[in-house]
Amino acid sequence: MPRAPDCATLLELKAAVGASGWLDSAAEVAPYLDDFRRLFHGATPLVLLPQSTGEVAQILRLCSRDEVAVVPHGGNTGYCGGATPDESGSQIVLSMRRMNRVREIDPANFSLIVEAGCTLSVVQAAARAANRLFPLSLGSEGSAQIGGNIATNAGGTAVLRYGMMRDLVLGLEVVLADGRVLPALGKLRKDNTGYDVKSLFVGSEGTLGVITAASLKLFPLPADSATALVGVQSPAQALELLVRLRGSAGDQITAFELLPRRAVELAVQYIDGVADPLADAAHWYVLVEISASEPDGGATTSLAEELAAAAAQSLVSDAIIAASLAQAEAMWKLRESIPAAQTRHGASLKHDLSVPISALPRLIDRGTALAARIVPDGETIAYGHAGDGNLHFNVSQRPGSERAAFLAKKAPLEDALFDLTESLGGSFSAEHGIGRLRAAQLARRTDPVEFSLMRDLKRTLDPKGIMNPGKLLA
Ligand code: 2HG
Ligand code: ZN
Repeated sequence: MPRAPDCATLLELKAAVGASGWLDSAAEVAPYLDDFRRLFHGATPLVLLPQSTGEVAQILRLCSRDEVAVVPHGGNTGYCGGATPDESGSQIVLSMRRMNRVREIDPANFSLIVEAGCTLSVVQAAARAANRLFPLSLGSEGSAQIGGNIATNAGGTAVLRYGMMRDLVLGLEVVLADGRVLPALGKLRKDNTGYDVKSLFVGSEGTLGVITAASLKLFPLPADSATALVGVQSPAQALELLVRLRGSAGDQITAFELLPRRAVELAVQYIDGVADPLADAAHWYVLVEISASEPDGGATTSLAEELAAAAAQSLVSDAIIAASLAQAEAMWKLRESIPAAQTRHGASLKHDLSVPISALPRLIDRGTALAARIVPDGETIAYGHAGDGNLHFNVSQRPGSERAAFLAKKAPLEDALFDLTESLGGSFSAEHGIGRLRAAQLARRTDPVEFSLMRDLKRTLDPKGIMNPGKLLA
C-alpha cells in the first residue's frame, strides 16, 4: 500500500527536478486537482514537472523506494478523472508538460518521435511541416497531450480511416514503476520479436508506467477533401448512407459523424459563430468527410454524385457540400461545439458507448426509451462517431428541472444503458477509457479471466501499487 511522503522524500523529489521543476503552494497546485469535467477534486503535497526521461526515472526510483503514489498528468482533458490525485493528499502529481520536444521527424519512413508532453496540435503541425499527416483528431487537440492520448488510447473523428491511437504507435519509451526505462522507441512497421511489450502501455492510463516519448506513424497529406452536412430522417438512414459511401468511396471516408437535431440546436444557441447551414431542419444530421490523394477536385464531385444518388432514393432529405475551407471549418465547428454547448445547457449524464455499427439504430431507439423512463426530467442527446459504432449517449437535464434529482439517476441509467450495450455486443467505454469514473464497472463487467490477467499484469509491472492507484483497476 502506498503511503504519504515524508519531508525527506519530498526534498529528494524536488532535488530530482531542480528548483524550477516543482510546485507545492496551494495556488500553484490548484490547477492539477480538478478533472476536466469537475467530477473529482483531489489533493497533493507536490506537483513535479520533469524535463527529461532521466528525471522521470529518478522520481520513480524514489517513489518506488518509499512507496509513494504517482499520478501522471497530461493536458487534463480526459473524461474519466484518470489524471486527478485522490482526496488523501498523499499522491504526487507528475506533470509531463515540460517534456515537449519533437525529437525526430523521418519523412521517408513516415514517422516521427515526440515527447509525451507535446500537445496533439504540436504533433499534427510538426507532421504537416514535413508534408505529412498525423491523423489523430480531437476537439481538445490544442491542450490534450500525446502522452495522455496514448495512455488513454484516444479515438476522435478520424478513426474510421486511420484507427485509434493504438494503431498509430510504432514505439514507446516508458519509465517503469521501479525507475527502469523501457527504450522501445522503434520505427519499424514489422518487428515480430516476441511479446509486444510496449503495447501494454497503450490504454494503461498511467497504471503500469509513465510514457515519456513515442514513435508515431505518419501518412501522406491528402491532396483533396470534401466535407458535407447531410440531413437524414433516422439513424437507420444514416447507416444506409454510410454503407453506400463505404461501397463507393472505400477508405477515402475519413469521418462520419451523426448528430441529432437537438445537438445542432444547442450548438447554435450557446456557441458564438455556430450556424445551421441547412435550409430545412432534419431529424438527424451526418457530417461526412472524404479525402483523396489526387489534387484534382475529384473528392467533391464524387461526394456530390453519391449524395445526389442517395437523395434520389429518399435516403437524404437535404445536403450541403462545403464550397470552401472556411465552410468546411464551420461544419466542423458545429460538430466540435456540441460538448461545450451541452455543458452550458445544464447538467448531463454522459455515456461513451460502442456497438457493432449495424446495431446503432437499435442502441439509439432502445437507449432513448430507457432514458425517457428512468430520467423523465432529461432529454437524450446521442451523437458522435457513428462510422466507428461509437455514440456519446448523453442525457441532458431539462431546463427548470431539479439538478440533484436529475443527477441522482446516474447509477440506474448507467446500469440500464450499459446492460443494453452489452446485450448488443458493445462496450461501455469506447474511447474515453476507465479512469476513476468507470473502475467499478470495469471490475463488474469484464470477463473474470481477462480481469485476472489485468490484475496479474498490474502486480508484475507495479508490485508496490504506486502507479496511479484507484484508476482503471480500483
Ligand atoms: C467528442 O466526441 C468527445 O466530442 C466528447 O469525445 C464527447 O462530451 C462528450 O460526451
Ligand atoms: Zn468523441
